[in-house]
Amino acid sequence: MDSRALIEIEEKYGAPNYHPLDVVIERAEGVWVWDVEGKKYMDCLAAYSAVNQGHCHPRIVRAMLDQAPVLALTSRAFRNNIYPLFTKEVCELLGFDLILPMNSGAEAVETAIKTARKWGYKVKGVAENQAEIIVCSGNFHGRTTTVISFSDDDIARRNYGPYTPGFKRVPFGDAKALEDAITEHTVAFLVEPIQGEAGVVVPPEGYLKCCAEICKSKNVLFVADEIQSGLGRTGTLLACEHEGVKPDMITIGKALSGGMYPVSAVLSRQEVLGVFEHGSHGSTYGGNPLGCAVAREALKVLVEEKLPQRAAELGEYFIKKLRAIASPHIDFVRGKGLWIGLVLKESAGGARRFCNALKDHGILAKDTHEHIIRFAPPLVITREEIDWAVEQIAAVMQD
Ligand code: IF1
Repeated sequence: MDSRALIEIEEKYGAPNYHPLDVVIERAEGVWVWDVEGKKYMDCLAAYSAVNQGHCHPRIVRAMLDQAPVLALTSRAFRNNIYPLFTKEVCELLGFDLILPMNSGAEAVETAIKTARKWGYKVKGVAENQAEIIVCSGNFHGRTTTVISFSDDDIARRNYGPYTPGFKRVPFGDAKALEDAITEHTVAFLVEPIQGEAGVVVPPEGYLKCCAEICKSKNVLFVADEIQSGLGRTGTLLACEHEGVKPDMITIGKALSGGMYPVSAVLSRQEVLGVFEHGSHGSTYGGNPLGCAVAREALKVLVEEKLPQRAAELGEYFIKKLRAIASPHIDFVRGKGLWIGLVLKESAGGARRFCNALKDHGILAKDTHEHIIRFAPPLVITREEIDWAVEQIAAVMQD
């Protein structure tokens, strides 16, 4: 069947919760994808940074194929021989005492929220049911009803009430606002080190460090949601490293499994993640041996192929070349590592039509918040591929 026929079927039977570009992908490898007509595109979204290692990385596919026919799922009612190795390797790589595995990013964020509240009651001594968590304007932490309760994006939260209480929002980038918002009920500050959905918004230099110090002084957990910013995307293993910040707790997902199988996790120290009583939290697939085998190999690929270092070096190169494009439509370019936001002028008439034009030039990119085009290719991209991409982007932006 051709793209048109497949799109018609999807439009007929699939719920309308997305409005995807009209490209029907049937094969992917590295930074490249092919549609059902055989047309080739460079993937500049990388499934929102879940495919940092490149599509269908042979080592990660191999890990999945080797584990799947042997043991896929035990549930956590029993133990298995893969999960312990996953826990040790991820904790040692990222420098935390404990890990709690989940499946989707939103589940990891929900788990972090439950952890912070339980720590607040059992360790900090906050009055029962009074725990407050501070978040930032422009946040995106997932799509569950509690998480969208503290979103300020109307599309993400409209018609989903009643909303979960216990959250306060402060402007992203304003450490003083955080300090002023903390009360004796505050158990955590949940923040994306760089805001993804808001359009790759990098906070002012020193913001994260200042917030971490404020949290420490007030016995509030600094929780970094590194689900998108983490695992190499911004040029370091975790984005908090850019400011030398060691969060009290992190959430990770997406590239944790290299786009092969949903794996997410929360990591923290003993005093925090140790608050769970047996049976007080869980998930059928959380920590399953198949996902753990995939994640272990995905992390090995990340480290052995030096993907964070590549993102730092090639991201700087990509941003420099994008900034050199003379276009009446471009306002400015921002980003960190291979996570770039091309911000258009209002006069450009919105980013969506440029994404459609980019598609015709063989580039798949996603618009966000009306006027921003995100470029976040897999971290295995080469300098030559960036040169080719910039040529296509320039041709579209100068039109
Ligand atoms: C969609 C956005 C990105 C995330 C951070 C948690 C999650 C995400 C920082 C939840 C997920 C995805 C979800 C996907 C689109 C995409 C997205 F546009 F929605 F906001 F990347 F920016 N924390 N982000 O970025 O992880 O449950 O999806 O595994 O929902 O449309 P998830």
